[in-house]
Amino acid sequence: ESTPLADRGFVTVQQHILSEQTRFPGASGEFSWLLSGITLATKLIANKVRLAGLNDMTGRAGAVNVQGEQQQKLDVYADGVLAECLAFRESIGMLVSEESEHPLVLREDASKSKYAVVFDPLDGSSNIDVGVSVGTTFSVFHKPDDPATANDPAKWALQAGSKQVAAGYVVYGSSTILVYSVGNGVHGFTLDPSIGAFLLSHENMQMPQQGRYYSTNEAYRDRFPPHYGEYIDMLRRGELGYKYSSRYIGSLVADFHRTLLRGGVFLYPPTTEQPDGKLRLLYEANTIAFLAEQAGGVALSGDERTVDIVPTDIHQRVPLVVGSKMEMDAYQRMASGG
Ligand code: P6P
Repeated sequence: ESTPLADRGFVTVQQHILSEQTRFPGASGEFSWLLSGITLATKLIANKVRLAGLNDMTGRAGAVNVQGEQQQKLDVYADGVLAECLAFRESIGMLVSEESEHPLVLREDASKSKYAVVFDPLDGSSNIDVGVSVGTTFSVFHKPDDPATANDPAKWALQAGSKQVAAGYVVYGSSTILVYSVGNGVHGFTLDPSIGAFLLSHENMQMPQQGRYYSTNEAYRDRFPPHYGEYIDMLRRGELGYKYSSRYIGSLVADFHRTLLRGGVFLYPPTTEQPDGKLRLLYEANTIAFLAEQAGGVALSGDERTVDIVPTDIHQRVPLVVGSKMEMDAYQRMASGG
């Protein structure tokens, strides 16, 4: 009779994923094998991030990526490690990476593959050289049902965020924390480097009903559509019960992780320079939105629910407002002119 997991004093993410496996009838372990590719890759990335100043992994890789952003050496490393760990999984037919212009179709014959994985290997990587938290985001989709698209793996990732079968991130912050959901709540695991395992540390994370922080880059405030500034001023004036403080790390995963734990609201609005906002729908806004909703929060892009948007391009950008119930109800009232 094996000892129940909880009585062992720890639950690894692998054990947790297997216990969640029951939600995927017929997945026969393929799904947990897929997610183990992500946990392995993020442990390797964590090692490099933690020693970036010593292993010549800081600074620019000398290239510009499809986003027009200077690739950092760690971006290139993280992208390669994730692609490598995931490409071995037969069950995955294609990948989308923030670092690659085109979808990565993994095999000629994808008829036996079931999943598509999209990821941002190292979000916020410009922060690495200054020792600020960065993150990896990922979302998993099942191959689309309709035969035409099912036979064209390059298109498998163009699905609304509501179709995600899993989403998660790893935040390389004061500790290394993996947060994921397979649609059955949100669970957090802290990496114990001494045994190289992600151990359950935040079971069934629920966003508080209300927080004390709003989070946005106020340098752009004059370039937002007016209602965003009016909303922020409302929070600062204390109209939701108390005057808000501001926290902005400039790394989406870190800013969201705080919002998930403490409540509050994160906003990356459209600006005059970027009328669709800066964040990418597939592997930033959707990943975060799925987790936010699973934890009782709300995520909007313009006047739509983020996860309702059907992508037309794998790198398309959307505005994002995500946070806890109270702040988001107030935001929706103001955005709709209520
Ligand atoms: P800004 C990092 O480059 C990133 O993509 C997100 O992680 C972060 O939320 C955002 O951009 C920060 O953008 O314009 O405030 O520097």
